[in-house]
Amino acid sequence: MKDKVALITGATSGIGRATAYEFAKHEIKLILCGRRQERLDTIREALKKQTKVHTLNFDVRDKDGVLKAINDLPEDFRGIDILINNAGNAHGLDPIQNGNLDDWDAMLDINVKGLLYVSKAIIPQMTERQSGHIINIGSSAGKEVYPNGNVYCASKHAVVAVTEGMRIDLNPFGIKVGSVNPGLVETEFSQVRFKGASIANKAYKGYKALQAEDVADVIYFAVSRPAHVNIADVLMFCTAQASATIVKKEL
Ligand code: NDP
Ligand code: 8X3
Repeated sequence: MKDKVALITGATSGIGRATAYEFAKHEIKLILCGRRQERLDTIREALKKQTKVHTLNFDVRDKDGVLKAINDLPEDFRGIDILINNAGNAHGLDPIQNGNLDDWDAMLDINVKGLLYVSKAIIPQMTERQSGHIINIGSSAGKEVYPNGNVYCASKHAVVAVTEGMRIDLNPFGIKVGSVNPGLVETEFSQVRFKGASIANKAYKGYKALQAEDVADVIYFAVSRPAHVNIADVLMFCTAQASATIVKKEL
């Protein structure tokens, strides 16, 4: 894996950041993306002894910004071997009849269209080279709809569908495409979903949720398989979780 180049979106926090740390252990060169530049700088400082790190600051909703940032990469980072489409969040947890239009826009624009814009910027170089590996971070919410999950679940079902479509269309080019779909992971996710409200602090109480590092382990496992092996679709839960709505809690 040494000297392969990986681009990770949403690298400033949670699963994306843990993946950056995991990849750095294996000397994978990193392009780390996010909107919070100070966090990107901190992570680059922390990892620069292990591997080369380049940061890109863009909002995945900004189509032109995404294309420009990736087209303008320095020579050392131009050939991207691995794309981890991870940037995303849930915004709100309301029944459909009370849904907030801005939340709906955010989830569809970031989780679905943002993933497509980043992929569009990178896939042509992969088809040209006839190699590459794309991992889309979906969710158990892309497999199972739960009460009040409506539009977030729709966005993650779309990620699963886009992943399958990519795998089919990119098959002639020898490009690997897969998705990793976790259940509850203890990150900043709930703070974003509940806009910092105190209910966010309860999301991971009374049980041991997946940690970002657990998901990063699986992502690294997927990218480090031999050339003939593609991990197409992973659904992972913490032990306490059996489905979207069944979580064994000790309260
Ligand atoms: P975090 O909130 O910890 O991280 C989200 C990341 O996405 C941040 O780095 C953030 O960076 C980035 N991001 C959000 N919006 C944008 C945007 N508009 N443009 C660019 N970057 C953006 O959450 P997680 O690590 O948990 O989430 C990562 C992925 O995993 C998401 O796709 C999420 O849906 C998925 N997931 C999470 C689960 C969970 O329970 N936590 C379970 C299953 C899937 P910045 O704000 O700096 O731009
Ligand atoms: C995040 C997990 O259960 O909040 O995708 O949808 S859940």
